[in-house]
Amino acid sequence: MSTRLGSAAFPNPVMTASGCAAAGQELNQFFDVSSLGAVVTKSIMTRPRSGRATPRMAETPSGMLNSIGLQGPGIDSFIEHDLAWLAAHGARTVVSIAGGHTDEYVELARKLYGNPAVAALEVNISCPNVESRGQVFACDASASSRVIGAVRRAADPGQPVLAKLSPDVTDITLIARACAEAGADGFSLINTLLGLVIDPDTMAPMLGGITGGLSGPAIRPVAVRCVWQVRRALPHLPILGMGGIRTGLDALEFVLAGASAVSVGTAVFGDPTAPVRILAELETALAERGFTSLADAVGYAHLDEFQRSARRTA
Ligand code: RRO
Repeated sequence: MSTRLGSAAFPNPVMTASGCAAAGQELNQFFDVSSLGAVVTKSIMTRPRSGRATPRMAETPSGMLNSIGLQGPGIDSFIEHDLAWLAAHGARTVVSIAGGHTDEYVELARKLYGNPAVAALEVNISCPNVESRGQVFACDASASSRVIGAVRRAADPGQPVLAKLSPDVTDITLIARACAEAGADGFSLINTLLGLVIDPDTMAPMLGGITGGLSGPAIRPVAVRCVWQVRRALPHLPILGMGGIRTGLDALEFVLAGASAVSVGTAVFGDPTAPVRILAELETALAERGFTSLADAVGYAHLDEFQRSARRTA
């Protein structure tokens, strides 16, 4: 079940999804977070931030909408408390970073430089809950390239840079290619889709921030499609896949589409033990299908008949 995202190695492919498990402390009440492939932390910014107006969450059919707005303690407190806690508990950590300008991403990468607790950086260029759509770098190839290139140059060479992309674009492979040319070591796919819910009683938007990010099983086919397309376009770059994973078979779908690892997000709100259950279910599902290693299943759905038979024992 071991896997890699660029130069970073993980004992298994199941991780938390950024924003759904903070920095792992709360989940650790339910299971040992060091048993996961990694904890992917809530996107952190240079300074503390209180986030958007409440209400910030709304249930939707087979999913939910969030409008948190990058609430967080800021990088210094994060390193001192959260990252230190994760390291002390033996959890591998993928640190998600977010900024309003390229300089802020660079500052974050520099602060994390050389920190042995950081397995990889997830560069969140796709947060939907920002003041202006112009700030969603991942909706524009040159803006994505600028941020990813600057982070890759500033970051510790030993820390792989994963570009987190938005599905809310006409062609995700154009953005992915721009990131790859700028030095991305892999991708985190996908962030939430921009949505809106109106309460029929108040006849006003449910969320304080009006729009929000849609997650959960409702977006899974969109996420699998994005993983598939990016894998086709850039088969040499690893993908951390996410979007509505609730079971081991859901995780398998992402792996077959080309993900080397998966993040479990919205499912933990209903079942905090979901990541460990999904890991066990994925292991069983792979064995039942004749795979002797996870790596043999990564991208399997893209293979032709001849290539397929070489990958399985059964
Ligand atoms: O904080 C948020 O509101 C948020 C972020 Br940073 C993100 O990347 N995706 C999302 O759905 N919400």
